Amino acid sequence: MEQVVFKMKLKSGFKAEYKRRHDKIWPELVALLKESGIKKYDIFFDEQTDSLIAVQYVENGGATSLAGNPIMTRWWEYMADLMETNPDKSPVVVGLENVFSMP
Ligand code: RM4
Repeated sequence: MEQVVFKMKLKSGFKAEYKRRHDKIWPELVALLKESGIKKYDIFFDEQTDSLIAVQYVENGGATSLAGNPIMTRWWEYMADLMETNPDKSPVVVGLENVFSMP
């Protein structure tokens, strides 16, 4: 299993709404994420920077890109008022590099 870690950015003041929407994440989106190879997916919030730190465990070399998938597109549009996004409404994603793993 491979670990994938990246950050996204929340617009200031929207933590509660971001959490509320994720508490009611669409079942069809969860199914899609799982089908794409993601076995575990957690998102943490950094109050100091409004960063969202996503940690995924993916199987078979990584999750396939979901850009262009209609469910993903709808979710990204739904979330776009809360997050820093690209012109296509996907969240701006910055990959984080692993610099230590306990031997
Ligand atoms: C996020 C963002 C991500 C998505 C998760 C479930 O806030 O839209 O792209 O993977 O929701």
